[in-house]
Amino acid sequence: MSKPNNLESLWMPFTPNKTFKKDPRIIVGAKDMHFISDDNREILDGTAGLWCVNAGHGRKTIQEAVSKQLETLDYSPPFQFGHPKQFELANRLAEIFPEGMNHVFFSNSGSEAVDSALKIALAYQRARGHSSKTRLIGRERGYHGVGFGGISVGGMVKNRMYFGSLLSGVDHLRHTHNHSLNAYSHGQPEHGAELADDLERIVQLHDASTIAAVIVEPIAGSTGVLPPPKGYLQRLRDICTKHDILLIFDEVISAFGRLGKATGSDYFGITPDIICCAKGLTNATIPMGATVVQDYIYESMLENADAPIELFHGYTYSGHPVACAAALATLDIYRDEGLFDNAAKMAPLIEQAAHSLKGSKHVIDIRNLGVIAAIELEPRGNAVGARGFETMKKAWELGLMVRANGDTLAFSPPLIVNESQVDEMFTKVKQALEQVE
Ligand code: PXG
Repeated sequence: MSKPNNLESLWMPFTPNKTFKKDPRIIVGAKDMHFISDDNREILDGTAGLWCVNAGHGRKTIQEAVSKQLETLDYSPPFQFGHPKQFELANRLAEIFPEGMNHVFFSNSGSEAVDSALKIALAYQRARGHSSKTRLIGRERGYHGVGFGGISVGGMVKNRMYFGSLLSGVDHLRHTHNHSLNAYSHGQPEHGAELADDLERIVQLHDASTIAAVIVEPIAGSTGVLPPPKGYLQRLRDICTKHDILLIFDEVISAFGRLGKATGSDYFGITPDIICCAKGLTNATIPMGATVVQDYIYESMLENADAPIELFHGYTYSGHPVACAAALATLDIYRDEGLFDNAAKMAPLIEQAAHSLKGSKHVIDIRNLGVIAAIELEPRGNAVGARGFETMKKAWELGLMVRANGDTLAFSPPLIVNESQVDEMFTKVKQALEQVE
């Protein structure tokens, strides 16, 4: 396999460049559940890349669909012109998204799907005559990508602190993590539904007439996997409805089977007003994001627009034909192979295997839901994140890809994962933990 001879010019995202370049981890291939490293080792993919390769790597039918699309129509402008596949894909998404959510706006990433959702929320409130509703409410520890909108409503300190004053008029709910009451919960934790009442406090402070929307991840991922406490999402939904505030679910990781259903909304039985998705939409082969809205949002925008163009927003690559071809082939795989059902079937095995690490070296908490698990390690003194990072590196040497979010190790394998691969994931991580100080 070829090796790059100079790593210097590339500025790597969310990566300690100096450390990486001294001791790089280079991936040169991937098939099904495995990556192949440049020293020709098979690495079990415990993370579906970055929570995105839900159908596993190297899927032939997606390759063929992409290649055929490139031969037929490589690109067409999305403003004022259409191509058949973007309509077809929107219809297919409407079929599997919650009832009443039949309108889809395309973008190219989760970050853009989020920014589109926030802008749609603001424009909708204005269009229906509620133009004082301009505040956006996020949540502490939330991750909504890296656009200015997303980091403003997001709640991960490092992602915000370097970038100035961000959007104005944003407030945050408290996060839902409660280690002392909920450590080692299996699935959704028992305690914390009342944390949704924090929205009432924010309404008291700002008044509902100033609040456009609340955005949360139904299950927080990037911050270290925090399943919602039982009853929390329903309570949040009820408070939003009571005060006429839009509820946006950022489902960039939870959509497309991660919890055993097409969406987290479906899994939790809570319907938001807007859903953001990306990642698994194209099995990560071609970048694509989508913002799916309730019919009343779309209809109101069309009815009340004060200009022929109802929404002054869009990207050069909105609904790119090649991304649409990849997404349609991906949705076929999910359906034909019953991958969401396989995810539901694997969830209890993942729960059991993850929680078997209770008592292992460094472990202070274990969390899980669907095809997601997290093992939280005790930080080493003041070196927060060091132990997580070293365990991730050790796991890579042992042939396992695991994600370290600070000192939390996150697992989110492709939904094609089988029982022996689940065992292998947690056996290897246990070995890695034993070798890390
Ligand atoms: N919202 C959520 C909930 C996400 O998890 C984004 C938005 C942004 O998507 P894009 O496509 O713009 O990156 C994400 C992305 C991690 C990790 O380590 C998670 C993400 C990205 C990178 C790392 O958990 N999620």
